[in-house]
Order: sequence, then C-alpha cells, then structure tokens
Amino acid sequence: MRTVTRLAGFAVGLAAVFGTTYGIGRVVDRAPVVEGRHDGDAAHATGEHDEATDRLPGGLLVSDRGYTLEHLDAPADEFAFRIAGPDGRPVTRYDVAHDKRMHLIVARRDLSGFRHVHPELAPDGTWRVDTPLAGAGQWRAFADFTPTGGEPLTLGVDVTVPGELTERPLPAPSTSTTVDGYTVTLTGSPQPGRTSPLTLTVSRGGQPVTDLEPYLGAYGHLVALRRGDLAYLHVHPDGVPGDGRTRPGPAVTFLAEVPSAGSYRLYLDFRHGGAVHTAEFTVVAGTPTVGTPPTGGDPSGPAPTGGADHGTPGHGHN
Ligand SMILES: [Cu+2]
Repeated sequence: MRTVTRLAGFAVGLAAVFGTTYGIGRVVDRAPVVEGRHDGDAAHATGEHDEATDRLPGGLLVSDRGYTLEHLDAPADEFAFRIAGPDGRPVTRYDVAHDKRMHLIVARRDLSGFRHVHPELAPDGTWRVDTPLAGAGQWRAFADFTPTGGEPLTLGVDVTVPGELTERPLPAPSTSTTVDGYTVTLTGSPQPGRTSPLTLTVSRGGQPVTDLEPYLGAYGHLVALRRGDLAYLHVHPDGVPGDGRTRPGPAVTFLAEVPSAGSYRLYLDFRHGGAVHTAEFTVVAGTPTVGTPPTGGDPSGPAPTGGADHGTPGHGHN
C-alpha cells in the first residue's frame, strides 16, 4: 500500500497540474468552474440569500463565492493546496471553526478510505499535510474552512491516485459498528429537508464510555457524504463540552441536515484513550419508494441534487 502511494504521488502531482475535475469535465487551473453563478454575492453579505445557492450541499464545487480550491503539486508523501480568494491571491487569514482553521477531509468516490486531517498553513497561503490519500483510487478532497470576513465554505476537488483499484461496495445500512475495540450504535434517522437528531453511543467491552475526550470542540465530529455525488453535509454537535448539559458520553448527539432521500455514509470521529477513532455507518435517508434511483438522487427532494456527475441544474456550466 505504501509503495503504491509513493508511486502514485507523482501522478497525483500531475493530476494537480492538469486539474482533476472528475465529473465536471473542465480544467481547474485557477479558473472558477462555475464562474458567474455567485456573482453579485453582496446579497450574502447583506443577509439576503440566494435560495438555490443556499440549498446546494457543500463540497460539490471546486470554486464557490469567489473562493477556489487549488490542489498543488507536492512530494509523494505530502498533500498540498491553497485557497484562492476573490482577488485571485491565496487566502492567508482564516477563522477558527471546530478548533481549527482548516479541515481537510478525503474519501474515495466509493466512500471508502475516509480521513480527516488538519494541514499546516504556510505564510504564503499554502496548506500542507502528510498525504491522507491511502492508496489507489478516485479520491474526493474537501476543504472545510471559513475565510476571515467570509462565510463558511466547503470546496471539493477530485484527485486520482493511480494503481490497482478495487471498487468497494457500500456496506449495508447498519445501526451498529465497531472500531478499535469500541462499539458505536446509531439512533435516529435522517429525514430529507429537515434537521434530524442523530445520536451515537459509544461503548467498549459492553460498558458505556463516559469519559470521551473533547475533539474539535465537541465530544465527536461527524461528517456525512452522500452516495452518488459525495455531497458533503453539514452536521453540528448538539451541545459542547462545558455548556452544563453535555456529557462526555456515552451518547453524542448531532443535528444533521440531509438534502435528499438516498444513501449516506456517516463518519464519526471521537477521541478516547488519547487517540482519535473513526466509526462509519451507512444510513438511508427518507422512506425508500419504488423508483428511487439507487444513487440517491431524488429530484422531488427539497434540494437540487442534479445528476451525480453534472453538478446542479442551473449551474451554467456546459
Ligand atoms: Cu477537522
């Protein structure tokens, strides 16, 4: 695996140079992919909201609201990128959110290989981290950040790591999983178009874990990705350490907003015993109905899901 990664690194660099916009079909190289769609975004600054924009899940765009994710050439064992701002220059000032100025999340297109890491910012605006891309595949990398003076954004870019690739089927839906000797159970079911509580309960050896350690300002950090297009969903912890009501386990509750019916993969990062563990679940949102597309797009849903690989209707790209 390690060898594959190293060999692949060179190609990753090449992919960066040529801009891997899997599914969008356009070379990145600085140019915003959906130029114009967010023009006149003063509306956002004044509190008015572009409905279509606001309903679009995160992570589907490489460029949004004037900010562009640029994956950079880097040594094989490193992942590097920068965020170009509305003036075209690398952004160097970020707000802290969930304890960090930048969250980098990666997953393969088949939803395997999830990693959540925190790169270091160089003065020139370059973010670097030991590469989280663990082997061959079509990876999606998400940069989740808030530029100082701007709104929270999640931009996504595709990165190909060549090599022998085995497509992994999405594990079946389940309400219980194990990781590193912990059992994590899930209660609650996400409902399209509304905020749904999801509670994850951690135990080990049959005993509830009641001394979870804070991680990223909460007792857990949950990322949800939609099958089919890897839409990145906003999930917020319901309660934080020290608020007088949130306990360090065994249950951690999140508020999730899923934009459509369909399958999602949930990734719960929690810290215990000085280490971060990631528990993964497949969940199906909404009531499966006859004729629901297997990839989860529900055209009648509250959000414009679009075709898996063609962005959202009304994007204006060709
Ligand atoms: Cu993070």
